[in-house]
Parts: sequence; structure tokens; C-alpha cells
Amino acid sequence: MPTLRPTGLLSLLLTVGLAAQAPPVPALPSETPTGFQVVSDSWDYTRRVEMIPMRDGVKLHTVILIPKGAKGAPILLTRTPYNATELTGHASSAHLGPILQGYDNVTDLIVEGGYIRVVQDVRGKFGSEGDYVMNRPLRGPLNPTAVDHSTDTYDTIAWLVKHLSESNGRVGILGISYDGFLALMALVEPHPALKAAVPMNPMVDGWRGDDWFHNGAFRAQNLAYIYDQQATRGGDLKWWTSAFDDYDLHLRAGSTGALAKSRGMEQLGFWNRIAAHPAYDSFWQQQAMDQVLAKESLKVPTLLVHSLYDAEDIYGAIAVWKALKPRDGAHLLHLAMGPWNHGGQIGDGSGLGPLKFSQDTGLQFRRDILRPFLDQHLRPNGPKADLSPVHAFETGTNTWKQLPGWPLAGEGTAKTATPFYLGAGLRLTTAAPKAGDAPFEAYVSDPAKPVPFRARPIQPVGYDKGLTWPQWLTDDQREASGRTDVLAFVSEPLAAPLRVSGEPIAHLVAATSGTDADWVVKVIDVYPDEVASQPGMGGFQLMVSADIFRGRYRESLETPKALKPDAPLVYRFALPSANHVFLPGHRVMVQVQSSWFPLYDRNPQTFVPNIFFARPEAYRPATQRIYHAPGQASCVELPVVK
Ligand code: PG9
Repeated sequence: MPTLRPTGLLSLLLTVGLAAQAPPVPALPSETPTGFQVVSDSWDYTRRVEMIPMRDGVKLHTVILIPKGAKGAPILLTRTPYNATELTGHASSAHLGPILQGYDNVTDLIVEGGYIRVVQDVRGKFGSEGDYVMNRPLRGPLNPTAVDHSTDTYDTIAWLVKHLSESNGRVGILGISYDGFLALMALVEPHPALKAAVPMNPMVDGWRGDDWFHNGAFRAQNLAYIYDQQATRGGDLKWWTSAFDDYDLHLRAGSTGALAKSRGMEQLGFWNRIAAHPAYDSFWQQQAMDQVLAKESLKVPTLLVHSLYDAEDIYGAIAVWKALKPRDGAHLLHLAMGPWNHGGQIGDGSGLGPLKFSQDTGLQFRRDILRPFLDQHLRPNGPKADLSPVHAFETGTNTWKQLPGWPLAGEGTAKTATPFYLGAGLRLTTAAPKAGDAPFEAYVSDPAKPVPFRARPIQPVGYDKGLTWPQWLTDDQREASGRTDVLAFVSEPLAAPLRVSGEPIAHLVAATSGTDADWVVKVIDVYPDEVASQPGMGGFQLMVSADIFRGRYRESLETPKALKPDAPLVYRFALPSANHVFLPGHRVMVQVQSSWFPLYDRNPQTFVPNIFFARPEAYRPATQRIYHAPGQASCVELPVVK
């Protein structure tokens, strides 16, 4: 049966008529004002939120916390992609201390020192205008715009010293990791009011050894970071997982490119750039901050901070030190190195994982190194800090050392690169291989069963409560040494302390039956079978220094090349700095393996143009041989100090 519908005009008349008769809608006004005025008279600080204009007109969201009654106060600036509001909005409190988050334990220093605290969102993130680019490179070939983090810092400092009448016109910049990279950027053509910089665990070279690759192997678990960082300005969309164990998640996806595709990551600019630049080409070289800064002369007193157990940026601070120190005639550069995880120096530094240092090394750093450094440079006539060029914590003996340089050499010490040979019978010895010894050890590396980098189930990268990622470099390596696809060469128990200061060098003579291969080398301190003072450490295998090298870059980091199957080839690469004493009764171990998963993506072991997009059939088991014949000796050269 057809239904009768009112025509357009009729329907209009009906509606108007009904409206005319409708009773008035009762009002219940919102009890929330359109703009609440905070009454903050009783607070011990004033909170100002400013949109500071940059030279291109973009405004950056900046939170400024000024202690009440401040006069002639120094400014401590942090620039960040991690949300300035959150970093300055920890608790509802009338006191400055409790509200600072993220840099919590620097709070004492900020509060007691009467600093004006400034935290700014970088362009394109959270409250700031503008475009976000991961580690936005300096103006130049990689950045055709007129702005970068150096100009943004300059413009910010110019604004701060002009508009903050409570300040003494002296600014320090401090930051960890990405924020540490930003502190380094501030050193490029710095504003004259910048009087001190503290880049802590800075991200420096994303290909050689910091967040994205290590010697060409991709840090696959960081896909989640890229997703969270770039999918939205405010970090509202979070990476999602489909397996509790990251090992399963990455293995099932096949290649890293396939996993990224399954999350729609081709929409993200930085992922596309990573995927297009798997080798150390000009994209990476030109933005490596040690190379950038090597072209500048250091004008600002700088305290570099390095963590010996940094799971994210273990390369950066030392690389900058090496690049700048030789030309630091004015002695502006200092280095502090402690037994911390990534950023651990601002937390409780009395231990890490199973390690106990019997002192709060974080507190010591902040009280005895950081604070005097900032006071000297940011207060007019501040007391001289009297810092040594290097303050380095020595693990093993658990003592601080004040050193004239790094790595330790000279001044009554002799340093030698001492080869510890990977010998027949899985022995680690200082004696070179002899004719007649078996010429190599072998193992099968199967990409279908890659070596987990820590005990499964493998947690994601993160700092939320319950995640042990930050301490994984102190995990017991026993599990790995028991695998058939890991070689573990071990020394006799040491009769005397063995002091190592600097970068061990891995020198492998190795062959693969495939056409590409990864080589992971780990230098390990093996504790005595029983440790009376801490029974859980009996036989513990503690990594002292370790890294991965992707075989295709053996001849050139820039141009990958297939490996000749079954040919013994030399692979030589530096491992991260150690400052460690192997105590008497301990043994030195070197482990060699060909995957470290899923921290690093799998090498298919068949040469393909771009491993990100390797097809399933490219992943093949390979037989790896580590040689220990005369003329084909594999070793780790330890920087031994006597
Ligand atoms: N390691 C982190 C990071 C730095 C730079 C780029 C990407 C990630 C960080 O902790 O900030």
C-alpha cells in the first residue's frame, strides 16, 4: 500500500506550525565557565603559557614557571617533542617541585637553585604550531626551509631574555635523548645568552649506533615509537599490538616493512624515509650531530652525559665528545659517564637490574657535577665548579674516577689494545692461534628461529611501570650462551684485575654460507660460580659492551654488497665504550651470534636490495664460521689500562 507523504511546502508549513506551538525549552545553564580564572596567589611559582613567535611566524607553545619573588634568576630551558604541558603538570600543587614531571629529580636543583624553568613543545608537536619532522635536520640540503632547531632555540632564547624581567639573562639548556639532541642543536650558532648546555644521552647518529639502526641493523621495536610520534600531533593514536610477546609479533609479520604496512605506516613521513635510506648515505651522514658539530667551534660550556647501560643512545654522547674535544682549546667541554640506563642519572642510581652500586650515583651526579656546573655558568659570579674534564664511574670496582681525558690514557696510565682471541675449543685467550688448532667454530643461524635478545616473552620498548626494557642491558646472558646458535668463548678465571677503559674492537674473520649476515659480538663479565655477598649473582653473565654489524656494509657503510658465500672475510667494528674492571676470579667471555631479535630486524641471510621488504623466500638458514687459524685470527681488542 502506498504511503502518503507531505510535499515539500506542506512539510515546511507543518514544521513551522508545530514550532510556533512548542513550549519554550527550559534552560539549565552550564556550571562550567567558558574560561576559569585560576587563583594562584598562594602558589610559590607563577605559571605563564606563551606562544613564542619564531622567525617564520610559527608560534611555539612554551610553559614558563617562575619562582615567586624571583629576581636575577637563571633560566633552565628544555625543548621537547614529549608534551610541555605534561612535563610541567605532574601534580596539582601550590609548589613548583611536585609539578615537574619527567625531569623529576632535577627538580631539587631547579627549586633550590631558584631557576626559572621553561619547557617548550618543538614545532609540530602538542601545543606548538608548525610542521613536525623527526629530528628535523639543520637548514641545508635536508631541510630547504629557513628554520631548524638551532634557529628555534635562538628565537626562543631571544624572547625569554627580553620578556622575563625576573631573569638574569643567562640561559642553560638541558635535555635527555631527543631533548638531548635538541640541546646539541642549540650549540649551532648559539644565542649569546646561552651560557650552558647539558645534552644527556643525546640522540646523535641514527644509523651508526643510536635509535634507528646500529651499523645497518634496524631497531625493529622502534616502529612503535615512530607510529606514536608521527601519527598525530598530540600522540593520541598509539601503536597497537596483536601479540603479548614482541618476538611473536615481529616474527609473524615477516619483514619489518610488512609489519609497518600492516599498521598503515606508509602514511608517516619518517617511516618512508627510513625505508628509503637503509644504508649510511648522505641522508644519515648529513644529520649526524657529531659531524655537524665538528664543523663548529664550541662556544658554550657543555656537559655531555653518557650512560654506560643506555639501551637507546649508547653511541651519541661519546661520538660528540670525540668530535669536539680535540679542538676544545678553551676547555668548555666536560663528560660525565655513569652506570645508568637511558636517562637514569636523574633517577635513583643506587643500582640497575641486579647490579648494586652501594651509593646513589644519580644523586652524586646531580649534586657533585650537574649542579656545580650549572651554578658556575648560569649565576653571575657563580662559584667555580672545579670539574675534571671527565667524571667516569668505573663498574666492577664501583668507584668514581676523575680523568684527564677519555678514553683513559697517559698521565701515569698505559693503555693497550689487547687482543683476546676467540680460540679453539671456545677458549678466550691472549695467545694467538697456533697451527694445528681446529681452524674455526661453526653454528647454524636460522632466521625462522632468531636468537631473542632477552628472555621471552619480550616486552615492548617503554618506561611504563612493569616494563623492564630500561634495564635490559644488565640481563643475564646465560640463556644465550647455552644456545647452539651462539658461540661463547670464555677465559680462565682472572688472577688479577683487568681494567678496561674505552671502546673494545670486534675483529672477526668469519664466513657465511649465505650472501648476507649479521654479526653480534658481546663482551661479558662472568661472575664466579658463587658470590657470597649476593647469591643471585653466582655465575652471572653481565654484558659489558656489545653491538651488531650488518655484513653487507663490510666494505662500505654507504654501498651494501653481497657477501661471497663460505669465504672467510674480516669484519671490524667498534663496540660501545666500557669503563669496567673484571675482578679476580671473574672470567671474560665473548659471545658471537647472528641475530638479536626483535630488537633488531632479521637479516634474511640472502642478499636483497632492501631488507625492509625482503620476501619470505629470502629468509634462509646459513652456516656461520668464526675462524681461529694463524693468519685468520678472530679477536676482541680490549682497551686495557694498567
Ligand atoms: N631515544 C628516544 C629517541 C630520541 C630521538 C629520536 C627517537 C627516539 C628518546 O628517548 O627520546
